[in-house]
Amino acid sequence: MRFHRLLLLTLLSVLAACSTAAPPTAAPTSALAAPSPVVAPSPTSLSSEDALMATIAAGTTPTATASIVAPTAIPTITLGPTAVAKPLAEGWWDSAVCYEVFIRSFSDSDGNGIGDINGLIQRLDYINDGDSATKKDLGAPCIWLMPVAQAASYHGYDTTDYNTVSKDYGTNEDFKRLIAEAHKRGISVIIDLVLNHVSIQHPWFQDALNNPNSPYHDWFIWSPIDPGYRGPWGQQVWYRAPGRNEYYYAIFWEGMPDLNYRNPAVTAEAEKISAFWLNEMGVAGFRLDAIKHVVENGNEQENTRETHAWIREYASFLHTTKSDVFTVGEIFGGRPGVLDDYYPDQLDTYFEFAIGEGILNAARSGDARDFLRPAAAAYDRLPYQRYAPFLTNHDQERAMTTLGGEAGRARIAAVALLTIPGLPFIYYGEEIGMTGTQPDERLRTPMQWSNEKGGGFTTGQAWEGFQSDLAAVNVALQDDDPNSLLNLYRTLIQLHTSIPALAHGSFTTIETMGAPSVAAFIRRSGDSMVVVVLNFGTQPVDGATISAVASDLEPGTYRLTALLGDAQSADLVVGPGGAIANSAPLLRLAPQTGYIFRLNS
Ligand SMILES: [Ca+2]
Ligand SMILES: [Ca+2]
Repeated sequence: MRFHRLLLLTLLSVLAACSTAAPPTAAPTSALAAPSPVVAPSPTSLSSEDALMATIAAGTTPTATASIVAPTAIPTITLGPTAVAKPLAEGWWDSAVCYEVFIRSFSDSDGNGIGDINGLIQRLDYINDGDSATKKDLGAPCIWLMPVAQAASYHGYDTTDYNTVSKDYGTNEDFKRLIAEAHKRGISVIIDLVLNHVSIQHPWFQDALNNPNSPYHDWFIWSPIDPGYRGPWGQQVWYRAPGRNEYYYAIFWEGMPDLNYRNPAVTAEAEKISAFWLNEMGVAGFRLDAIKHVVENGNEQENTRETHAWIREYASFLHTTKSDVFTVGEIFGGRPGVLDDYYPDQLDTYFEFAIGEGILNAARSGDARDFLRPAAAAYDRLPYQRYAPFLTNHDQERAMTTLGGEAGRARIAAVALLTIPGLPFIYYGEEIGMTGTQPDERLRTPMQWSNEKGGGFTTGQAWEGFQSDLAAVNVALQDDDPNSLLNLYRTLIQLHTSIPALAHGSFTTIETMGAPSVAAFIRRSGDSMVVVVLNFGTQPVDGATISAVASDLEPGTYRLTALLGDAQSADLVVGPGGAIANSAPLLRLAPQTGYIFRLNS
């Protein structure tokens, strides 16, 4: 980690801002770090009151007292270190941008209409050709692959064999070649790891169902009666097991039974699988799916103390297995407040959902405050650089659809995403403005490479139809257009990964006088300093001035050099304490346009 003065200041400010943070020597204050041993609940994991509440919530008549016997003893929760903001060790993630790929929809090498690993290898140069001098690639140093293991469904989130690459995608050898080709280009590959549940077709569950003496029975969560309570979003979670007088628990749907992580054998298996992908298959780390649901305690089904304890132990295992492993967790809806209990240890980073929502809101409303509020909240309240902003992912309506198909909105959203703190993620196709709305398959349609038959994606019949805008929205059309969204993304990723201030600098918002459509902020990492000015509005803004009572800039006069946005700027005069008084760097801000200036003293 960089321990120059600025970072220390940043860390101190994070510490000061973090309500659960305590100085390392002080008594811990967070519930997770309670100094007294955690008292294990009674063997009945659902209290009678809980059961009553659950039956009422489920709209059923309470029956005779039914106790759900936990299949294994509730473990003693290992206490974590005190809640201090803990920076990540230095690594490739410091300056990365991650590109999310759904292999099935990215590129098909053999004409069967299904994207595959060899197809992805052929397209790696589009993501990053490994040469920083060329400008024809996105330049992303990281890829997140949605699940690659053998699974029952097209999306891969219902695993049937953790250690084998999906036959649709290729072989384990193909995957190793992908990793080698990625490494040649300086790309780290992380994969989706779905540990919370398996497919109902997984041999473990099938054995548990069909073999009376199955050692795997205790790998799942059972009840002799239907407990009746429902899941966090009101869904059914208990299902009658086919051929058995018994119910199993499945939080997402009946086809994906939850694994029982109170059983140490299941945790040991999860660790073995993780080690296999790190050591044998060469991945750089994991995106951990649905990780807030790992260990449930009766009808307490998310963010449980046992889940935090489990993640802590698991992450510790990963770091001893591969010292530079990188993890990002999906805590759906993650933001300050929701994420607080997942720090200081546990996973390295988590997706931050509020920033992307704020960016898209601001791009639609033209009000910069919609963007600044969540961006500043995340910076102030979450540990330094330990969160990952994104516009949308594979579970959400595509950004361009949310933005009403308006290119100007997509452009300003891109600049916002790639200039704020955190590790940004980009969903494949977002960089060309691909559209898509529910159902899920339509959020994950084939990559639109060109307007030829098969969209440049396949020579055959694509597994899922393209969006209707294939002719107007494709890579080929935007490739050579200097003003295309694709080339804006290329420029922004290149700037983000090469300028320390943008990648991991401090973040100081600046007042913009009389211009609610304008956001401005300073970012700094050592000698690397930038000013970013974003006009979310559909009208030009003339004579906007910026002011700050304080910043981390030393007093003096700075020359501004445009890195993005063709604009001449006046010098920036900084007073004592980093104050900026009514500076007017730009005469006119074009509509829906972002500017990045390098500061030279
Ligand atoms: Ca194929
Ligand atoms: Ca679970």
